[in-house]
Amino acid sequence: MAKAATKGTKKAAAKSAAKVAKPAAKAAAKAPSATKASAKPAAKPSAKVTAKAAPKATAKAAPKATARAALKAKAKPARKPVIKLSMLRPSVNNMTVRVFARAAGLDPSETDAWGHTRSPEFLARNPAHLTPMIEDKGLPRGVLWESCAIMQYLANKHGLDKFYPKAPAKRAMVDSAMFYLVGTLYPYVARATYPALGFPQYAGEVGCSDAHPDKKSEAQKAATAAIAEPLEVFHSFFRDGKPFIGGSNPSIADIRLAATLEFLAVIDYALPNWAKDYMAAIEKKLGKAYAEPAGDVRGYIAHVKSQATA
Ligand SMILES: N[C@@H](CCC(=O)N[C@@H](CS)C(=O)NCC(=O)O)C(=O)O
Repeated sequence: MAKAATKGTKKAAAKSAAKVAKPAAKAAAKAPSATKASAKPAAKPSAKVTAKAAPKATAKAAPKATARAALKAKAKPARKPVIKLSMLRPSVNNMTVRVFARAAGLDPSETDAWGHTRSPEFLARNPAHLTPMIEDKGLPRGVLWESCAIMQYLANKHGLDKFYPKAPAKRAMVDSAMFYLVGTLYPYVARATYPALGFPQYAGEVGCSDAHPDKKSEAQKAATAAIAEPLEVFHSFFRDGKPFIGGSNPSIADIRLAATLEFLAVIDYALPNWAKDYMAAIEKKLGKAYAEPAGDVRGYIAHVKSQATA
């Protein structure tokens, strides 16, 4: 969805996005993580102080309650800094970062950018008008877009080696899988699914031209047929018998791949069994961190499909 929507699709999509957004907004209102956490500073330093000071205090005055309170304070995990994320709910590029941020415990504070990506304020910060976009003071220009670059940056910054291995050879495989996805698989997925999703297609492509609908449908079919080959490469080469590209745990490349495959439901693409099992395994491993953002994409797809059959 790199281009702005045409008036018609934009209106329809905005409507459905608003529909999709509702349940998620409700869930977000229930979940204390994003909004509440963003108001508070990171708790790391004070947690350390409490952890050190607690045993002494309990040894003397020692009532059980104090000891319990001290233990509780000790057990509390240090909260990682909040990240500010501008995002679009129906998008799998955005889903990627939303899943990663949750799985990494980064407490994303999310702003829905639907309808705002071309506003003068947004363009002044991000002339590419693309989401996902994070804001971070440490960045030379204050913002960063491109889903894979965002995950790489955050993983580097917070030492999240579990998702993005430090060892150069292992890291290179994760990078290769992500570049292969963005450069080869994703364009096929976009050409195959965007017409059904109601997203604008890329300039210069048949789908974006005045060509006869038959020609457009032919192009869409060709793109759909082309998906199988790179998909198999992820299985046979990158996974190579392992549960995930990252080994026994999903890496950022796995999050990027699983999120991308979500779009294929809109055309009822017959995923091979390994891919179905793989997506289920990622969702099982990451739990709510995956299911919540995936719910927005799935909700949008369900809406689009219901419109098509109505
Ligand atoms: N390769 C980019 C693609 C980003 C992208 O295409 N973003 C779309 C949503 S899927 C967007 O924000 N479009 C809004 C616009 O162009 O105005 C990534 O992985 O982040």
